[in-house]
Amino acid sequence: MKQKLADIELAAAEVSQKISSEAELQHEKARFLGRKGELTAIMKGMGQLSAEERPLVGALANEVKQRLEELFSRRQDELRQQDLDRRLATEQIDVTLPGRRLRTGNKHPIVKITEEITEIFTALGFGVAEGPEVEKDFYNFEALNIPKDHPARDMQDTFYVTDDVVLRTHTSPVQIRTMLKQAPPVRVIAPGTVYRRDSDLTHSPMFHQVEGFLVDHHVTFGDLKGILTTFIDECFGKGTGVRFRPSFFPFTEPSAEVDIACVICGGSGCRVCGHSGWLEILGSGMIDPEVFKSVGYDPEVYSGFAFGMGLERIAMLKYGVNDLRLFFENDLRFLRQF
Ligand code: 2NM
Repeated sequence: MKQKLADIELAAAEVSQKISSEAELQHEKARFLGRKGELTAIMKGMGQLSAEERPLVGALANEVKQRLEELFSRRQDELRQQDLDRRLATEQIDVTLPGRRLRTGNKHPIVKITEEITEIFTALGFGVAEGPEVEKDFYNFEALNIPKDHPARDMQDTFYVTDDVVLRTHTSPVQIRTMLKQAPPVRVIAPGTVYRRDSDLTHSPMFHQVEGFLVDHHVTFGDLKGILTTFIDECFGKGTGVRFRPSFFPFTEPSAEVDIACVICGGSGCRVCGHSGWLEILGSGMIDPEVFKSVGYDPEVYSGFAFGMGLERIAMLKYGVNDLRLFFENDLRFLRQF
C-alpha cells in the first residue's frame, strides 16, 4: 500500500511536468484524484487493511492527496502565467483606434411637439396640469355640459370601462378637476393621451391633445383671439395667416374653429388643404356658463375661454409627416429624423 502510494505520487509528479494545456491538466487531475482515480481506489480499498495498519495508511493517503492537489494547482498557475506571457508578447491593442460609438436616442416627435407647445404657453403664464386617462363619466362628459343622450357619448366614439367610467376622450376633464380645486384667476394647459373608438388612415384610437383654459374677471373673445394668434405665431412662424370660423361645442358658447393658412401651398390651394388654402388646427370658445355652474364658478362674476388641439395633426403639418401611422409604428428610421 505504502509503495503504491509512493508510486502514484512519483507518477503524478512526472506527468504534471509534461502537461501543456488546461484541458490536459483537468484530465490528468481526474485520473489521479477524481472519483474513479487511482488514489480514490486505494482509499476505497482500505477496508481490507488490519486495524493497526488502517490509520497509518489512511493518514499517508491523505497527505499524498493533499500534495497531489497542490501539485496540480501549482501546475495550473504555471500554465495560466505562460498563456498570459504568450498573449502579452504576441497580441497588440491599438489604443489609437476610435471606440465604438454609443447611439444616442432622441425624442419622439409627439413628445417634441408637446414640449414646444408647453413652452409657448408657459411663457404666456399658463401652468401645466395632468390627470387620469381612465376617467369618471362626470369629469369627461357631465361637467362639460355633454348630457347622457349627446352623440359624442355614442358607443361608437367612447371606450367604456364600466357604465360610468371611460377612457378619457379629451383632456378637458383635467380642466374640470383644476377648476374644482382652484379659484380664478387661473390659466392652465393640459397635455396628454386620449382615446376614441376610431381607426382609419387619419384616425388612431389613441392620440394626443393639448387643451387649455383661462378664467378671470372680464375675459373676452378678444383675449381668446390674442392668445391663440400669439400661439400660432410662435408655433408656425410670425405672420402665419389665421382665421376664426364659427363652430359649436357643448362646453363653449360662442365657439370657433381656428384655421391657419396652408403650410404647404401658402393659401393658393393644394391637396393637403383640400384646395381651400386653410388648415384647421384648433377648437376654441368662451366657456359655457353651464360648465362654470358644475365646478362652482359664478358665471355672473367670471368669464373665460378654452381651446383644444390634436398633436398628431399639428406635428404632421409642422414636421411634414404625410402618414399618421408613422407616429405609432416606432420605426427607428422615422424616429431618428427628429
Ligand atoms: C376644445 C374646443 C373648445 C375645452 C373646454 C374646456 C373646459 F373644460 F374649460 F370647458 N376644456 N377644453 C375646449 C373648448 C376644447 O377642443 C377642441
